[in-house]
Amino acid sequence: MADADVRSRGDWPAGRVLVQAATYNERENIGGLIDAVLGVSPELQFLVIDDDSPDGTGRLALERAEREPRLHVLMRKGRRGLGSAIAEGFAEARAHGFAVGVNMDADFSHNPADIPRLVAALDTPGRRPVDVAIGSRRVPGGRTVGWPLKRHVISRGVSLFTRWALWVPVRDVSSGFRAVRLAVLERVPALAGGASPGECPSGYAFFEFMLWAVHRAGGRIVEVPITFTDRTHGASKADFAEAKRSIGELLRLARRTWFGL
Ligand SMILES: Nc1nc2c(ncn2[C@@H]2O[C@H](COP(=O)(O)OP(=O)(O)OP(=O)(O)O)[C@@H](O)[C@H]2O)c(=O)[nH]1
Ligand SMILES: [Mg+2]
Repeated sequence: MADADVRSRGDWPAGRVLVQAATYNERENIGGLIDAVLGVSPELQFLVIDDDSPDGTGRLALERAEREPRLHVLMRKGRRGLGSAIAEGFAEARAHGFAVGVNMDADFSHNPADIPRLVAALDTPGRRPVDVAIGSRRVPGGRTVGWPLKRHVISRGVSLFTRWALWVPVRDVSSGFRAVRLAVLERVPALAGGASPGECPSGYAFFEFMLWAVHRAGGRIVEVPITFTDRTHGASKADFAEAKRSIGELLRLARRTWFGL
């Protein structure tokens, strides 16, 4: 079958925390990212979900995975979108028995050194366990480095919309850096592969949708301050068409929030 998805070896070591990054044309970043994530702790495993990047990112990761038992690769044939890659990564983590999934971008905007802090935020002694810990630029101590004004305005607009029109009590709703207690996905069928067609956005609006769905299912969400640094290598994948699609998804969610439709 020429078009089947390609996976690295199937014998995963047992583990608790699986870090994952979706990749599309991240050739300049992927090698360093694998080193950095696996270097954070010998306890961590790393899953790369690549959409058959034309620049060979997925092939590079597959080669590394042959020599590194803590690295796993799912190379999907055809570009299926960032949100769909993240959802598939979490499903993979659950299928392999991990309790916690950590999602991050592959372009070093998210610092792998912050992973332990995000994971630790899921368990605060004496308090109700947290389901999602977001690496946030918009809580005290968090910040964004290197963004032009336009990016700040768009990102802030999306956060305000999600907070006030979708009733999600989170300041940095589009942050892709998040630790997730995977059991929460069982309470949210739309995120656990049980979505009706079109319900769970396959693109960037997945981030807002996930928080919206977890919050409505009674999940607890906290924000942990991080420094987000604009990418230095490779190009952004978020184009105008994707932005338009995401706005449509958010408006659809607003309709569901307010009118149940
Ligand atoms: N598998 C997969 N990964 C994707 C897809 N689109 C984007 N990505 C990855 O998702 C992550 C976020 O994408 P970015 O291009 O960094 O988006 P962004 O952070 O909004 O844009 P920049 O700030 O310019 O980097 C990166 O690791 C991308 O390689 C996709 O369609 N499929
Ligand atoms: Mg980026």
